[in-house]
Amino acid sequence: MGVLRPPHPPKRVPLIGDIIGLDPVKPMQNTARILGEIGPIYQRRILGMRLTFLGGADIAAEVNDDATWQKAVPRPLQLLRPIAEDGLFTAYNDEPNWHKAHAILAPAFTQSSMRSYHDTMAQVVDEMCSAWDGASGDVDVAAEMTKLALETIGRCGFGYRFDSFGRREVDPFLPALKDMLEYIQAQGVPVPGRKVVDALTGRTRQHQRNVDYMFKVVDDVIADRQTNPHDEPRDLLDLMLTTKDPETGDQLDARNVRNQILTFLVAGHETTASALSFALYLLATHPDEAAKARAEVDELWSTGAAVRFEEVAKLRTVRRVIDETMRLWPTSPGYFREAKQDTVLDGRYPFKQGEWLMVVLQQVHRDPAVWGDDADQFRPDRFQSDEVRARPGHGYKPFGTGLRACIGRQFAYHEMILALATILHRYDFAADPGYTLDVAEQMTLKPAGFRLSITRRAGADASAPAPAT
Ligand code: MNH
Repeated sequence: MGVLRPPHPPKRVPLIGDIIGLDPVKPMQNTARILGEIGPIYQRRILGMRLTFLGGADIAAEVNDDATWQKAVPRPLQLLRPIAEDGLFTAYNDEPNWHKAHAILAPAFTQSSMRSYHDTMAQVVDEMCSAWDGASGDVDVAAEMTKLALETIGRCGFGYRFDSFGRREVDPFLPALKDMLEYIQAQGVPVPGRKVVDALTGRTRQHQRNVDYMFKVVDDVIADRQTNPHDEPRDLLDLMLTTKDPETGDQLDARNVRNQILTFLVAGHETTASALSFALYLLATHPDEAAKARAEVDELWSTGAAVRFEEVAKLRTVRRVIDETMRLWPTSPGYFREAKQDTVLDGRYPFKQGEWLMVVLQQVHRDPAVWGDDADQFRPDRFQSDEVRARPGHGYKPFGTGLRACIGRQFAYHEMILALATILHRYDFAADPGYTLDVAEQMTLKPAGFRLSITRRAGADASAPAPAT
């Protein structure tokens, strides 16, 4: 008997393979749609290369098992390696710097460490609201959330101010980053002659300028801290520059510190910003859910007093809105896993050691076997604890899985709950009735072109600004 292969999309081209039906603009949404049609697994074979996608909760659970499978860093992630090298996100599993950096930085991301970031996070949200109050009643959601999240990780992580809300133009770091990601993503689609065209049109040079600029920002951040060190470690940068790995006694070397800072600036803002943007879209289009969340916030902050650290954990309704948002629109649309040894998936499909596949979260998160027939509906009450307990845990993985899961999860929750609660408390908002959801893909998913009209609510003060640090 021949080896059993997972189903493939229709219209296989002889010799070349499954090239029909690729979508270079919205590849993840296209892949999710095909999984919806074919089933929980399918495989594209292109010129002998095999690309496998999983979209069912049960089959994903198998590859989430760290005993048999592990994070893979295949070509799409390797494209980021020239920028982030062995930073946490792009490190190979066996690179010693992953273990070192993970051991040194994990303490900065526990729930209790969030206390030290809280005032700064609240301050940034407050600056955003002040900017909104001074402008007309219509905001570009993705752009505003991007500024918020970049400013938050910049200040909390590295004491670096992009001054996102104090000036008209965005910091040059943002367009450089966006252009860099676009360039890198384009390299992932094989187009003959691109190298030549990119060189002739100046695209390659422009990319190099972007990279140089981003490196310069990071090197300035490091130099500034080395000139003005803190007495005690206060943020990620302090930990990186001063802490010794408990196992080896080593500190992170200078090059690795730069890799980590770039990694955190990128990984720490896009996904959070996009999740917040989707949450605002879903609330604006589900006024009943917005009213429920707003009522919770109003009750807690009836006095208009400052948002305290302890109160963020009490915003259970707001948290459920965020969880349900990331279920429907996982802004990190998937993750890669590779077999640690020869193995068989789903009792029938053999995978060789090192063979990799992608878990497509948008499909796993809508698997009717876990989420029921209304899986496409926005219903935050799914995350009430009784419903959560009644469900298997493997149907929901917005932060990835296992050893290499997101280190910034608590940070992202704290930031997102605080921001969403403050916006709900301070503004009534509505979506443009003519807007239909357009989900753009630039490594992450985000709602494109979505604007929100906002009206300041009577008597709703912003969170009181934290003392300047
Ligand atoms: Mn984050 C890894 C999603 C916010 C820093 N993050 C991951 C992975 C997912 C993910 C999925 C696993 C990728 C993989 O398996 O290849 N992250 C998110 C989402 C949000 C998010 C959906 C917000 C919402 N991430 C953040 C924030 C930070 C951060 C905020 C930093 C402050 N994430 C990381 C880092 C890794 C990571 C660093 C790599 C961890 C590792 O491999 O050790």
